[in-house]
Amino acid sequence: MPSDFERLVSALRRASRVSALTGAGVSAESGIATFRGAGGLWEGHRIEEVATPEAFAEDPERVWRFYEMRRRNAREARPNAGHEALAALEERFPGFLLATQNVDGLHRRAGSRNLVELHGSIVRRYCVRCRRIEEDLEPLEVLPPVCEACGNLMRPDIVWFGEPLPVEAWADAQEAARASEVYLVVGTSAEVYPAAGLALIAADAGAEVFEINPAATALSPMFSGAIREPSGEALPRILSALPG
Ligand code: BJW
Ligand code: ZN
Repeated sequence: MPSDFERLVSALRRASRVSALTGAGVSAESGIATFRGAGGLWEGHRIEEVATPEAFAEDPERVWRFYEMRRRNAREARPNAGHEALAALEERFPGFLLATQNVDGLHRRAGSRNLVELHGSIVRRYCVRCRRIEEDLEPLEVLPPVCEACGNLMRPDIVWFGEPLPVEAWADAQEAARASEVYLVVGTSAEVYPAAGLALIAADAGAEVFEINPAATALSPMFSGAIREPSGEALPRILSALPG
């Protein structure tokens, strides 16, 4: 019996259309905390106090303090071998689309370009009134930051609970999932929708879906196989098993 690793590599050798969905686990080896489970961000913070539009309306400074901590973590982190292997897969498979739930900007820094950020980016913020965008990871001098143009509040460009995903990013991600022969689901608990639904869209459309995650998830039984290793180890190993 071939191992799941061998089955994944041979599926990738046959495939021309490959895409991936990533989550917080991909950045764990860069020192960025995941959300759920022991030591996760949601252990120390109540979701409804920091990651909902209602929380921001009630206390923007509290929400911004949380995001200043996250921005500092992202600033100090470096992409790891998993991010780099995903960027290399884009070179290898034309049309490879990386749909990430991560907001830390590490995929872009690792060189991924055919990338959609389903939950926004911690690198950007926008004015709630005139929608002017600012983009940086520098420490903010005043919390909450206000718009230089109109004086209204700036908010993080993050998709909070109860908010819709960016329309174009979501459309592109669905299209790539539907078109895939092999779909990789990497470092996500697959608990947050609609993003997790991409894995099901790919499976329904006939893709071989492989999960790369040290732990099983609620969607594991739906997949063709799983590599139960940290993505920073599994992805480079997969890449080096491909020809060329
Ligand atoms: C490793 C590893 C290693 C560890 N290598 N792997 C009830 C209440 C409120 C909302 C809802 C509700 N019921 C349904 C909803 C909808 C909600 C939802 O899905 N909730 C579920 C929890 C049930 N969804 C939404 O609200 C979404 N919007 C929406 O539905 O809009 C509808 C709408 C339409 C039209 C108009 C209006 C509305 C939006 C969801 C946005 C979520 N955003 C967040 C927070 C952003 C805040 C921030 O970042 O500051 O995004 S939630 C949080 O979870 C974050 C993540 O992107 C997301 C996914 O988490 P992820 O990446 O899977 O991380 P973890 O920690 O869960 O898992 C890590 C995994 O890595 C684990 O499996 C580890 O094993 C693994 N791992 N080390 C590889 N080295
Ligand atoms: Zn403004």
